[in-house]
Amino acid sequence: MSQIRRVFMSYEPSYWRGMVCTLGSLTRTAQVPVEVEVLMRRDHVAAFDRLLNGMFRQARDAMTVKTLPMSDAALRECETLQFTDHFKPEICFRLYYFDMSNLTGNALYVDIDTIIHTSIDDIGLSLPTDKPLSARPHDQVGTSIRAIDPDITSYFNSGVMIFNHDTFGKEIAERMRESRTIMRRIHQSSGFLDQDALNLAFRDRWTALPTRFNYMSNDHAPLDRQQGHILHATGSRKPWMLGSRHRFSAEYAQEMRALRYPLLQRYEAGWILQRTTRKIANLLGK
Ligand SMILES: [Mn+2]
Repeated sequence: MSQIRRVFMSYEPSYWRGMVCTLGSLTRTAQVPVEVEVLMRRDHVAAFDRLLNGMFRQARDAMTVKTLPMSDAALRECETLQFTDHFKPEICFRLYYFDMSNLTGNALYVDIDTIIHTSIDDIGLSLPTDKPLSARPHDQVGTSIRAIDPDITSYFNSGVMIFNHDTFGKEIAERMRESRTIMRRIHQSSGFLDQDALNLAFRDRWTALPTRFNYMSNDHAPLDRQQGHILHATGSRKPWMLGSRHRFSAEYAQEMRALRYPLLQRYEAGWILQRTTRKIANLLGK
């Protein structure tokens, strides 16, 4: 029996290839069906179901997926925030998870730009015991969050998070709610929005997740690939972007091959055009 009962994530349509890859990789080592819950807009449920149906049978059989549509009230809360850069309201969805799921047991959150090369039993070994959350520490505390709170001394990446919900369920629900309040306060000044909010809400209440369970695009330390690991394609360039020569391109291609995903659908080409348009716009002074 795994220490982790459920895996949850948020669906954002422009990252659909990443979602397929994350789900596919998650199921490849599964001995028993993995319980997955996916937060999304209500009007994205049909498209998401089609995406699942397009997946290789073996992958589908290795998981039970439940869609969790956001309530109108929650969606309104996410949409009133002012977003800069590439942020979308979807990034807030995970902050509502514990109010929406009737979870019993512990939970793993993963971003949909991750590739999971291990079982959830293995990840479960890093379940925190004396704190509610385990996440990968950053080497440096970012300047944007220090401007919000000069006293903060450590910072985690929120792409992979393990919640000890069995022991700290009430506290987790409270701190997640607090993170939503914080987000409304900081959204105009914060560089990492929900991640900054989570860091403020869970300050001193998290433990370090081993690097191998959230190995990021810009990590320099070598990764022992003999050990179970999770690759996290941080940054705006993603492995599914055609010709992006991403550091994790080979691993992405391998997952989509294993899923027998149609070759012509594996890569997104539009980003090259968008980038060129942006460059020209910049040259012309917009
Ligand atoms: Mn990410």
